[in-house]
Amino acid sequence: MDYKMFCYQCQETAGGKGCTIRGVCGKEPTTSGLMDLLIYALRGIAIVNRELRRTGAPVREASRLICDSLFATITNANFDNDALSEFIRKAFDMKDFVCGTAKKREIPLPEMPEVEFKAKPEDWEKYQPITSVLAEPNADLRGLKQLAIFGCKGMSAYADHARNLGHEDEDVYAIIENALAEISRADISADELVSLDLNVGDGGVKVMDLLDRANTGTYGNPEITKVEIGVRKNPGILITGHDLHDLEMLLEQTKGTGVDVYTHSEMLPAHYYPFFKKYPHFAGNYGNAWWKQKEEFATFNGPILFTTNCLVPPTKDAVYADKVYTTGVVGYPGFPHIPTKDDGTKDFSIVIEHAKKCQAPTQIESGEIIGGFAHHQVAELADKVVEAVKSGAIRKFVVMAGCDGRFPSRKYYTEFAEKLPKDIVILTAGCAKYRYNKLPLGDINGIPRVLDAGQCNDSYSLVRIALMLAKAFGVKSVNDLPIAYNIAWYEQKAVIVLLALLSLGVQNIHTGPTLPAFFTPDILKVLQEKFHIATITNVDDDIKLLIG
Ligand code: SF4
Ligand code: SF3
Repeated sequence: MDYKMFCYQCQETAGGKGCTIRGVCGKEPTTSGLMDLLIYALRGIAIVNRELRRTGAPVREASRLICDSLFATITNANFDNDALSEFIRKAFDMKDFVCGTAKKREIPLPEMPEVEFKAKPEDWEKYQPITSVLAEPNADLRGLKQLAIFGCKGMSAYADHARNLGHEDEDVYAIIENALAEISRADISADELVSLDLNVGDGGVKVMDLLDRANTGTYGNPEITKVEIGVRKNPGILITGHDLHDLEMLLEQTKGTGVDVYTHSEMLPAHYYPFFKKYPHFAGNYGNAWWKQKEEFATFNGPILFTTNCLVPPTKDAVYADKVYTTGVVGYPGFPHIPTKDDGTKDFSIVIEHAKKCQAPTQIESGEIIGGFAHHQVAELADKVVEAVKSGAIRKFVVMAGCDGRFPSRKYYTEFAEKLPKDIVILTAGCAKYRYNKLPLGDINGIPRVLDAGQCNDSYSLVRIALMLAKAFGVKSVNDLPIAYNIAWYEQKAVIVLLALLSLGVQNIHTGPTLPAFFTPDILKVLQEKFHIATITNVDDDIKLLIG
């Protein structure tokens, strides 16, 4: 390969084309190569497990390993080569196991030379010609294949959260494995790949529904909640990422210890669930989106627990570098990792003891932010919302869900929210909200102009809200509603949200701040023809275009 590495899975990819020397995110070539090898091994497992599934008995542990491993390769989740090597070893052992199972059951396997060798993590460079993203020489086929993989990564993340709460769906596993197996077919065509990508989108709808049921079944329906953004006097632990089960365990273990728990970035919506309100030491939200962690972790003063992405590698002078802990699929060299015990629990005592020795957080903001507008809560407000639309008090909704990121061009989203006419309501989910959730945008007849449904995975709530409005207004399709889509993306969970929306037939989605590098001109042409996808231009023109 001409490059040291090749990765173009996120919005911040180098030059809008691909990271080839070192990731803009901090990912080293070795880490990238290990991830390629891991995904290659997972494709082998998927090919075999798909055959086992056809005869009615897939290996459940294989499906779980595929999900965990894909999740570990998501942007800003795992930078630890030892941890990735362990994933690879497990994957090749699992490949042997499923092949052995197929042999015992006399199930014929398709030709697949790629699962015939036993790769070792340290040999990743040797395998690069066949494991690299660039192993597919045709840019269009490559982009469509990678779109399926990136969608599966997002799906795996959500499947992992649901599983942590005891919820699994064989259909989700089947869609992921089918996608990984299909992209390995030498004769797959571009048309077949487009259908495959939409099938991954179907899986996105299923997995977000699964996770919604897991979250609300365990923690209750999110409700309108004001969340404190100031600080208290006790030392605290800052929990970030998306995993609510980890938060539950941390809150239980910190009870009565004199240590408060604060959320950061995508953990903010935990405050909206009734279950977590019973913990008096669940103190509030500290800071903003993931990319501000360098400044905000420094002033937090206490330990930080990463349950999922987005982890930003600390700079050498980072004063908080000795206070970061990881768990789940997250990893970073030198950061202690809290393992999952056999019974599924975790022991956070090392983090709690660390917190006790720290100062209380330094206040960086004060006041409250409001959220909790997931589908159940909005359904309770439906009459009010429908009335406001019918009376003309609300002219339109704009879905501004998705991710935040470092690019200065993302100021666009702040400006877009500020300049929106006062009769427009923003529907949001994901960390994209931090670009405008603290602006004084006011309300319409008591309905806030920013309705935050929750984390990126709660984008499903926005779909449910759209379907509810379609019913209330008696329109056939969500495309006939007064809803515009201006979605910000960064990593692969946003990719699965986008594919899910496309699989539901949602049209006219604008995405930015830049289009994915894996959308070649030909792929974009297909998406424009089928779905009228577009990117952002400038605030004034886009408001004219989207709002009218
Ligand atoms: Fe580059 Fe994004 Fe890949 Fe990191 S995740 S290496 S920034 S494309
Ligand atoms: Fe954010 Fe990483 Fe995507 Fe969950 S935390 S939305 S970027």
